[in-house]
Amino acid sequence: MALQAACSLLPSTISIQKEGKFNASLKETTLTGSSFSNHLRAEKISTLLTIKEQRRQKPRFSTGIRAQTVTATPPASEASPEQKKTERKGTAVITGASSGLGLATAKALADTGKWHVIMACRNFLKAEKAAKSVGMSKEDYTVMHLDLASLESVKQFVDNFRRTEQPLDVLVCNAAVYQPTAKEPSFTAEGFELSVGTNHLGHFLLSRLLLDDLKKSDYPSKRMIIVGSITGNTNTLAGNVPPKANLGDLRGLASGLDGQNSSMIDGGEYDGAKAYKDSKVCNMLTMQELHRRYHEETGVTFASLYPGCIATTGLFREHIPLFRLLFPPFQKYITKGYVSEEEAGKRLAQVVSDPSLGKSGVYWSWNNNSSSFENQLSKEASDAEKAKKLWEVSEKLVGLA
Ligand code: LMG
Ligand code: NDP
Ligand code: PMR
Repeated sequence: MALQAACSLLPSTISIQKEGKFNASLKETTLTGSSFSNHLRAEKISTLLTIKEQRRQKPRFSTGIRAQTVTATPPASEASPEQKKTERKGTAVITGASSGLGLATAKALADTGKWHVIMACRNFLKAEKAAKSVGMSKEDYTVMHLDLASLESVKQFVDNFRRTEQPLDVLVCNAAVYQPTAKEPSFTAEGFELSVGTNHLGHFLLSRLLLDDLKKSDYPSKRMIIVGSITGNTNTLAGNVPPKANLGDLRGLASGLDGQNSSMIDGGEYDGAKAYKDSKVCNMLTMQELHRRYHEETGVTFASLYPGCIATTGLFREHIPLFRLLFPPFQKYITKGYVSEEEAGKRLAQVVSDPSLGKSGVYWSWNNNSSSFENQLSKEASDAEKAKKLWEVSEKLVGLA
């Protein structure tokens, strides 16, 4: 198995060049998934964009600052609605905030004192305990029940959230399951293969329903974030470790992903690791399709990211014990792609609230100095036609079309 994995590195050089997205030879390619020159280029572009973005947002933010410094002198009636907007706490819904990246992000946001976090979790007690264990104070979070493996639960969550009459300023689609050792597929309440059903379809319905709530928010920067990953991107070394993500022509998804015809999106044999990687491709395609369809109309920023390899999270709970033992040192000392949960949480919190990460349609990554840059997605993960088809098929499956 070891040899098989090591050998899998060879074809990756060909794939990287064949895809042509990344103009980098493997020699040039860093282990974190981007070439050095690409990093520099990306950083330069990102800096330029950041400056542009800040310029675009300047009136808003300078008004915000003025609100803090000047309101003491003039009469209160002179404070514009824009000024008031920046004064209230933001409300962010984070799915799967009971462990790993979601919990670390909730904590990072709560620590700023500027956010109230709705922890949307399938296990209420676990989420409560998790929030306490990282020292979040009660007024900074609310735990609400959400099981993404049930579309009924997704609808129920949306209803419950609306009943609280809180605004929705940011939605973070973070929860995921990974079943690398499963021999047979398992299924969601509505009968979809569990990884794609949870990671993609559950979030697809949630994000579509909550888009209306985001639209209504008067928060200065409204965002919807869907967590992606390097392992779904075949323009990287990590994305070339078999089994590789591949959605094919979506025939399996179109036929319902119910195990009758197939439980894989491409119609192939069940493979739990591939199903997870496929679901991440769906997440990244959905973010871009949302951007294309709704960014201009709504002003919502849509983004995805690869937060780094957080090798210690619960994501690997179903992997073999040897993997769980070796994976963290492997990522720390060999690939150098490792990040702590805390660091990864800070990265996702930046995508939630940092003014310099306000650009829509972007897949963010970080280099080894923890500076963010706009990364390139693989050919498949940036295929606009596939994104459209995925959207249409998913709409049917979740009952929106
Ligand atoms: C597979 O199992 C399943 O078989 C498959 O069905 C599917 O589910 C898949 O993607 C999911 O998982 C994976 C299982 C076996 O993985 C493991 O058990 C271990 C994985 C990674 C661990 C690598 C061990 C390397 C040793 C690390 C030791 C710690 C170092 C700390 C000390 C540092 C001191 C400075 O399958 C494998 O993947 C086995 C992997 C074994 C790989 C052996 C080669 C590893 C060396 C890495 C070479 C590549 C390095 C990168 C490029 C070179 C850069 C120098
Ligand atoms: P964890 O397993 O620690 O966290 C996953 C969260 O999702 C948990 O809170 C889990 O709940 C929740 N969850 C799972 N199924 C459901 C469901 N049906 N309904 C509601 N919530 C559910 O993993 P990570 O923190 O690592 O993963 C978070 C995100 O980061 C995922 O999107 C993953 O793909 C992504 N990612 C992770 C990387 C890594 O290296 N770890 C790298 C790149 C991306 P519970 O606590 O109840 O199990
Ligand atoms: Mg991978 C070269 C850099 C690199 C990075 C950044 C990751 C991230 N991985 C890298 C390389 C390798 N990995 C190599 C060379 C191998 C063969 C030894 C390897 C193996 C490997 C396995 C078996 N890696 C894995 C697995 C998993 O089961 C994880 C996975 O695919 O989950 C879907 C995984 C991961 N490697 C990563 C990251 C971030 C993951 C897991 C998380 C994710 O994508 O969400």
